[in-house]
Amino acid sequence: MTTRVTSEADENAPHRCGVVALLGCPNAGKSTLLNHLLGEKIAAVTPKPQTTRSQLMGIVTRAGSQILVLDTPGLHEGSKPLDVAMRDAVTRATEDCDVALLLVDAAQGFEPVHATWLARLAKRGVPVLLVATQIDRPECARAPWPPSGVEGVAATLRISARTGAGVEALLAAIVSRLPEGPPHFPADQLTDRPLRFVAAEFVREAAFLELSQELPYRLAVDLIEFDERDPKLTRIRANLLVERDSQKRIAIGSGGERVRAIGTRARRDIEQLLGHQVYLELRVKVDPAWAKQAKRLKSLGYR
Ligand SMILES: Nc1nc2c(ncn2[C@@H]2O[C@H](COP(=O)(O)OP(=O)(O)OP(=O)(O)O)[C@@H](O)[C@H]2O)c(=O)[nH]1
Ligand SMILES: [Mg+2]
Repeated sequence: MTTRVTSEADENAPHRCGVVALLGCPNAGKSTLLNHLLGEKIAAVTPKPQTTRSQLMGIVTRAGSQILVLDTPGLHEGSKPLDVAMRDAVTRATEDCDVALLLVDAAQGFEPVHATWLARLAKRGVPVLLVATQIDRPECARAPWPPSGVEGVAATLRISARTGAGVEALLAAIVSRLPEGPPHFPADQLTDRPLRFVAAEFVREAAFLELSQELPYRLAVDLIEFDERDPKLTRIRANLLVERDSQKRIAIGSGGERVRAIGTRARRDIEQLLGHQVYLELRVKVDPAWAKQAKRLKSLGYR
């Protein structure tokens, strides 16, 4: 079906709507690009690899198009249940998408893992846009692009999600490859996930940023309560799950300073998203099995 919307850009063009998967190695800048496209933060972003653990759809509505952008976990190996769940999320995104963006940190270059996913997508007939990210960084700007010897991509582009350079050209390249069709979601909807999921992600992001080195990979956030009955104050209770007592001590910090810092940072982000005050009660709990059981991963939103 073709629908038409009034658009200053091109009012005779058919409306387009479809799914775009963001794929790439950890830290390529997928979640940062999603937030930039939305003009609003819904995805957790940190300098630590493997920040994103599950699929998250951002709904980018513009005059004449609606792009359903799937953020995915970084492409990585690993055989633990969480690794498998993360890879499944990537696979599902590639099965559901009309267009795929393969995001590459040009300073690191085009790697075998990119070639593998490119071949998989080509087999399914999905157009792939090969996108160099973070070109505001001098080492990325200097790196040769496009990489030589790469075949089967629909287009190559260069962007910075931090400065916005190249993003309009990227949007045009995406939209022209989407199927014609009406919007699937209301124009003001940001994501298909409930706000409580996004809130839990912001708590995890805050923990990633406040805790050093290994600990972030050992923790998860279990949202116990998300009470929106008062339109001016959302009450949230969440548990920060770690696997061992020693990790719990680190996450709490001396006199509770670490967990308080995590809570303060997360609360600010959640308040920004909701547009009103938030009361956040955060506790650190030991749950040795959170990353080991499929059922538990599902209850935490990772499957
Ligand atoms: N300078 C610069 N930094 C960026 C840009 N995009 C992302 N970053 C930084 O790169 C780091 C990783 O960004 P993310 O968006 O979390 O990367 P990701 O691909 O989602 O990573 P995973 O979720 O771990 O797979 C963060 O510190 C970002 O601030 C960019 O365009 N320019
Ligand atoms: Mg991410």
